[in-house]
Amino acid sequence: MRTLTHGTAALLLALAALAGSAAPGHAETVVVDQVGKKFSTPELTIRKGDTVTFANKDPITHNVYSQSPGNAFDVKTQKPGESSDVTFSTPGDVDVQCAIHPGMKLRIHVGN
Ligand SMILES: [Cu+2]
Repeated sequence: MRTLTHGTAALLLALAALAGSAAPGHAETVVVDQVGKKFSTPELTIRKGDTVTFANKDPITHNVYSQSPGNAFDVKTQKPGESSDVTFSTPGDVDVQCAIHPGMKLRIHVGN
């Protein structure tokens, strides 16, 4: 009887923890700045469904895009101070570049 009660409580706790971590709608947003013609990080790991905000903190125009299969996008021209959200839905590596500055590179690892 006593053992059963303890076991039930532990099971309920485990289920509650599972529900919290596995529930949909817990997507996160990560901000990546563009400063000095560079991304603020060369590499980033996120989960599918997460959003990356590309913020242009430079006094010049950028154009962030990717041609990686499943996660291709083009935020088009970003003037200084502008930012754009991109949601990544397909697991895999995404190579992000700037169409204006070929030296700008960022690799995003999209996990499950
Ligand atoms: Cu650029």
